[in-house]
Amino acid sequence: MGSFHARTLASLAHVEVVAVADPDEANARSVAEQIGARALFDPIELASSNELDGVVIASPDSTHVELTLAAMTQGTFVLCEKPLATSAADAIRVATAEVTLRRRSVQLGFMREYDASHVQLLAERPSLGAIHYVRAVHRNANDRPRPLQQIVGQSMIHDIHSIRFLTGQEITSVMAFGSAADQDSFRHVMAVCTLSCGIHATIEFDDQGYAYDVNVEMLGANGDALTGPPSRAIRRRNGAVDTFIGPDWFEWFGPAYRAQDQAWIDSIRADCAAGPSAWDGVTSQLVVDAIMSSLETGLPADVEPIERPSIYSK
Ligand code: ISE
Repeated sequence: MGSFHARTLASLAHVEVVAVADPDEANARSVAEQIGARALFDPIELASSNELDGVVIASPDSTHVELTLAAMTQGTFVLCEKPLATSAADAIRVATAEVTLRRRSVQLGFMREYDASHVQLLAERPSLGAIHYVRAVHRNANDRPRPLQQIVGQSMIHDIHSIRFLTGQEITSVMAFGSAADQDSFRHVMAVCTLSCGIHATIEFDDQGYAYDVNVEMLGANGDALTGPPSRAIRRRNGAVDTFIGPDWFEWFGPAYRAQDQAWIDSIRADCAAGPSAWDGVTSQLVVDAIMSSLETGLPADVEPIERPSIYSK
């Protein structure tokens, strides 16, 4: 993700990518060379610099909080890949730092907010009337099963955020079911979520699917609307019709990532953080924790209620 963001940013107007940092020195050098930037090998050194307008954090999840806090302390704008943290308590540290500094400086990488199909679905919502149900489907084409924490914390967290931003509601409780692939890994997870207005949403996630695939459907009193794949050529051959959907999110959401990075640059130029916030990181992480707890106990789990600080007022 780091090299993808570096290349994307280097191609945008008004951006000079001055440095990239990666403890993998060969990778740092290779990406830096491609875009004419300096190669550094210590990410915290880059994040702590007081000479940057912005820094993108696309390192392993467990390093997000320390790197984000280091950059914020210097007054640097941050685009942090999701998840903000690996626990709600750690995500709250970042939100608390923003509240203390009385300034939002973090945008979180929930890039589906910039996907044309999701934007259109959000615009359609009023015409659907009262929403009865939301269905989120998400499939990865991994060849190996992953641990549950990664499935829920890295993948389903996108669907959690989609349900929140598309409905404008919070998830208040969950009941989750998982199918194990082996002793340590899962293949399929299903979560039934109750929203603050009382309706239900489901997240159905498969980690070893036929391709990368993401869809959200909203059923309302007046109709139904769903996101589609980004526009793709339809192939007709050998007596069959198919639409190429691709093996991963770079194919599917490439334009959305680019739009997200552009919006982040625009927000830096306007000196005002925008887009998904650290608070979205906190609330989504609380839902991740509830799903994990429900999977562990086999019982429904309430999402811990938390008061929204005023700098994150809607
Ligand atoms: C991955 O980390 C992403 O961020 C993708 O957007 C997501 O769809 C995928 O499931 C994750 O593993």
